[in-house]
Amino acid sequence: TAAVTLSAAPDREEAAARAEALFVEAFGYAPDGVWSAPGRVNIIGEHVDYQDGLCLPMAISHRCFAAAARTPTDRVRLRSAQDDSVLDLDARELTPGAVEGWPAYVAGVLWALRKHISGAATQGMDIMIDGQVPLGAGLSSSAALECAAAEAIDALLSLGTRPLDRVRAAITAETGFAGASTGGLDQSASVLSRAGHALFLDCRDFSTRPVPWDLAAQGLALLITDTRAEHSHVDGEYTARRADSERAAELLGVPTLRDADVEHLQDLLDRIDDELVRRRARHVLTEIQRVREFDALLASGTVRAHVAELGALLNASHDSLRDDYEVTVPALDVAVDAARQAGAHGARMTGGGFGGSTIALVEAEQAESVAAEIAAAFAAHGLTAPEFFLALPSEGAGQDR
Ligand code: GAF
Repeated sequence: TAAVTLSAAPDREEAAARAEALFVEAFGYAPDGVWSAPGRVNIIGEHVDYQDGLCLPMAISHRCFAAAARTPTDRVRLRSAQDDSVLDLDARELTPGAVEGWPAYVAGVLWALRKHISGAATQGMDIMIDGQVPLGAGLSSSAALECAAAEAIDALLSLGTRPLDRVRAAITAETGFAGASTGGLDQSASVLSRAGHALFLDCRDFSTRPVPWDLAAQGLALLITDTRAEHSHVDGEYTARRADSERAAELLGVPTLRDADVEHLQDLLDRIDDELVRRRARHVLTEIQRVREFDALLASGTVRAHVAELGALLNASHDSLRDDYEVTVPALDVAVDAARQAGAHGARMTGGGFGGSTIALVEAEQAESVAAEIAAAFAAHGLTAPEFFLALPSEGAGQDR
């Protein structure tokens, strides 16, 4: 098998300096500061956030940077290093649906902050975005953009919001302004993660707890494979799964599937006549259970001490997403199967599915050989060559300069 590259994220300090330089180039003066927010992988707890479930994401080292300055105007001017379009809008007139593409995520945060905080965001500002989270890879480049914008705007306007307010503003931006009905996992991970830790997240109230996840010290690694598979009908399918899970909760007579009593899982499932809805419910109910088990294992010892059981839970999560929730595509299954065959302790898709990335828990010294096996499997299946990254648990959103 051919050698592969495990790409590293750009150095954070250098990237922040670059964002500042890009701002100066675009606007002709120095910004007030630079803020950034990371992308994420979800270790386990997939497609449960919108059912008040439990998740265990971590921030990755790829970040989105926002260099920004307050201006004595009422215009919001947006630029991006990734895109030539220039957006210049009236800070007082933000309406959902009026802004399209990536600027909607920034404008949406302004809009959401203004909804929640009177007087916020009618002020003018200039913002330069440099998004270093791979786009379309299922690593939450849009949440990173929203959360970097929220940090910048909070600081520029001295809003004094709490981290959870910024999480909520980013969620509102996405669901209420940009029009994607996602569940909050990504924004929570981007704002609230701590370096060296995974984030135990209870989506019922967005309460969190850092969980030690220092794989490198234990000779382990989390290999990310960006399958680069085309996302097809992503939004429609995502919304359909959400609707299926809501239907399941309705049939069980509970507000959300989190409220169902899983002690008698089979009895519960037997009460759902519709075979499809029953499988959807089984995924959500068992996935929440797997997060509890995963978390309990980490509470009782290191990753190394429980590596086989943790790996088995990752595998079970993927299989449930593939068979019961049906959100995988061939490229995700090929990456997961190849990783398992190459000796990974466990592997699964991460994020919303229908394309995007997988993660594999591997011995650090085998990360490259597992990646090479995945690349070979992709070639054998005639799939576009994947990209590989190592997921280092990173710090959530904050100020850089
Ligand atoms: C996407 C969504 F944005 C999240 O809210 C979550 O539902 C995830 O898919 C699946 O766990 O990333």
